[in-house]
Amino acid sequence: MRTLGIAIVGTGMIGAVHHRAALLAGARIRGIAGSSPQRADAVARAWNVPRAYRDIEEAVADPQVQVVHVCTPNHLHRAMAQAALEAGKHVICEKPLATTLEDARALAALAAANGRVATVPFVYRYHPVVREARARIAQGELGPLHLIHGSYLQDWLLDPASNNWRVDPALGGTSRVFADIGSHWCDLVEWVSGERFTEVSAAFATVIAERGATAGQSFATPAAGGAMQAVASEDVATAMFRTGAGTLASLTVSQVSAGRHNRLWFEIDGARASVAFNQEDAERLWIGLPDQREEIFVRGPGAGSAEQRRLSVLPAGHAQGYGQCFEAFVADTYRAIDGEQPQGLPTVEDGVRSALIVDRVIASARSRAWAPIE
Ligand code: SOE
Repeated sequence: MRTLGIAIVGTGMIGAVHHRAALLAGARIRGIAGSSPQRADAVARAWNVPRAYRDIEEAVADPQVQVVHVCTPNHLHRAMAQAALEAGKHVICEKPLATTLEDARALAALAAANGRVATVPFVYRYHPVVREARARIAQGELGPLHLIHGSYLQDWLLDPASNNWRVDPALGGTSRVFADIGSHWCDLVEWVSGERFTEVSAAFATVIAERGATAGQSFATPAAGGAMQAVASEDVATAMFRTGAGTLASLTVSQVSAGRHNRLWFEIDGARASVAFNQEDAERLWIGLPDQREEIFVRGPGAGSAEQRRLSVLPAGHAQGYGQCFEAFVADTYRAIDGEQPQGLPTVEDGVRSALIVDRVIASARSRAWAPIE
């Protein structure tokens, strides 16, 4: 595989995750852009990256760059990814691909027209046991599906003193908790189950009316002091879905559930068996069977589906997690740029699908009625 030149735009927590994954995948980091030239400069020195770009224009004009990683707050995704695609670069754009369906569609159309690879990090697809669940469902081991249910719960916004750009709809988008993490759950269960949601009934609630001054990073200790600000995005959401096959699904999402740090959990129940996955215990897949039987499938390279084994880069018992998911996703994106077709790589088309679901979820929450997902 040729060595790809990379530019990373955005230097927060997720920019650092992209940086590590890009290095491990054998890319050369040509430069980074940040929220200001000073910030780019400081991080370029800390990461030992040769260039600190003044802005996105300078980054996409660099002839040594073939791939741009967009790791900025959500409201900038469209403009940044568009600039990169128009300059002929491949793009990895953080989710949500854009804050409106229209913008997400425009980016996907541009990537297709320019023949560029464009991917969106729905990285929970890269947990090996998630691949195992998908393979078992595809092989018919569960039989026809009866029910899909689950939740995605966090607690990093539980403290009213905590705040973040995601809370502000002008920066994060109209929906917060659903677009930020409900989107991961929907992408994951549609991909694992092989069924697609065709309608939704959703409700949102803001349970913390005012928050402290906006702090920079997610999952950071809240900043002390500062005036309280009114909150205009939802802290919790519930949604019911129906799939094209008629299967019912239910989802609960929250960023204010004490003790739940990043607990994405789903269960898919079929006529012959059930499977359940918990992102905070990602080394194991629970398999429920009739007649008081249950099994645990343990992640590892020695057993299970081909994709489960491919993504098990460490022996069983040597815990893999979020970091390895990201590394595998970035490596697969680079393989796609090289002409391969890695299985389950989430692309801009999946980003558009997600934007459509979020759009319909918002419509349903506003109208208090079922909304079609056309
Ligand atoms: C914050 O809620 C966040 O970092 C999300 O933005 C990510 O997509 C999720 O993977 C973890 O939590």
